[in-house]
Formats: sequence, structure tokens, C-alpha cells
Amino acid sequence: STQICRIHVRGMTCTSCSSTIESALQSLHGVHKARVALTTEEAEVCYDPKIVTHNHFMSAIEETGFEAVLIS
Ligand code: 9UX
Repeated sequence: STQICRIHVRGMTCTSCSSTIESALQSLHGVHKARVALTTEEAEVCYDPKIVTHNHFMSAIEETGFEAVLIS
């Protein structure tokens, strides 16, 4: 099954910021698709909940140096 997680990302100022985060999320096992929008400051992750959870997404974002707040 596929689940969707939305995260508010604080601190992005350019498209390289959003691309870095997008790559970090996409590299996680169990992630089908990840998009990070600079303008809305939002990350959307489609994933297999049996393999990975939103905690992994939060950690991956914060490891890139940005602040993550779970939306849903
Ligand atoms: Mo752009 Mo983001 O020059 O950390 S990569 S500001």
C-alpha cells in the first residue's frame, strides 16, 4: 500500500535547498516519490508504511540542515 506524508520545511531559500531535501527523501528505502516545493515550504512523500515512517522523513530533512514540522 502507499501512504502520503506532508511536512512543513522551514529555512529553504533557493531551489538547490529544495533539491537537496528531495534527493535525501528519495534515497530512503520505502519511498516511492518525494517532492519538495520551495514556494509553499512543503514536502510531500509517497511511501510504503510497512517499510518506512514519517520519523525517517523528519530526520532526513533535519540532517540536511532544515527544520521539519509534521503536517499530516
Ligand atoms: Mo541555495 Mo540553500 O544557494 O541551503 S542551497 S540557499
